[in-house]
Amino acid sequence: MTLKAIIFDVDGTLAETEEAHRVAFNEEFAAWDLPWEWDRDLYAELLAVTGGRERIRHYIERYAPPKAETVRERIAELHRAKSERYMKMIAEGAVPLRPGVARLIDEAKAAGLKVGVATTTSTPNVEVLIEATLGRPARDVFDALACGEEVERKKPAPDLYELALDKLGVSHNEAMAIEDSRNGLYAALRAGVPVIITPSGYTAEEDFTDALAVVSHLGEPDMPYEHLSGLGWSRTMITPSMLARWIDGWAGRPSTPPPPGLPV
Ligand code: XBP
Ligand code: MG
Repeated sequence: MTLKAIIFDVDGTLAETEEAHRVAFNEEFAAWDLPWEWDRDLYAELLAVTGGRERIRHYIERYAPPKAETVRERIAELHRAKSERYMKMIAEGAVPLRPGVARLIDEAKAAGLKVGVATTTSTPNVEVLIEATLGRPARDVFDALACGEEVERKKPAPDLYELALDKLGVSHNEAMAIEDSRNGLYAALRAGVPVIITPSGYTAEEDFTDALAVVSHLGEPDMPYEHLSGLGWSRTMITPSMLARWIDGWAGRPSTPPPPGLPV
């Protein structure tokens, strides 16, 4: 099988954005006079629910925090305001791209591959991040964006990867996914796409047994990645030619059944 596309997750993979999301949630709660504070430990737990709106709803249902009743019908409004706050932080350059991300995107395009995005966050958040970090519109950098607002079921459901494959015009065994989380890993695997994991601050302890490779980051010539498991040992950077070789070994492999207990 020939590698034709690389599909990137956004939050945690292109950049360590989750702290900016967490701060934006907390600042917006304060602006709404809600005595809610998502500390790092609580946020790590809440990240199991993908999507900001879904995460707020889950927090209300799970913890019944004070003043929840005043918000229950206004979650979309609260989340919109949080997103404005988040975009302002990102536009000001609060979060850089992770090592190797810009390099791999450039090398992939030079090698004639397509590059896409599959993310549970919404399109404007991706646009602001790419403009702030690469100085170009996301639609010039990526051949396709598949974002949270376009699907009914977010990760770990396969919908975002299926949408990305569809928009890119490639089949599942012609693409490779780069992810940072277990939810992202199974979203891609359920769509039949093999996955390279670069764990992020919030996902470092997750189980990535079913990934093709787990590396600390994508690597730069002067900043080799640390190999954590799977393929890619004794190398320094993830490159398009490595991914092209790996996809040959992947083709024909039976799809990985998701572990029990993972929501669809
Ligand atoms: C990350 C997410 C997002 C962000 C918050 O997913 O789950 O919900 O935490 O973003 P991915 P929103 O790594 O797939 O991008 O508030 O915009 O949902
Ligand atoms: Mg992620």
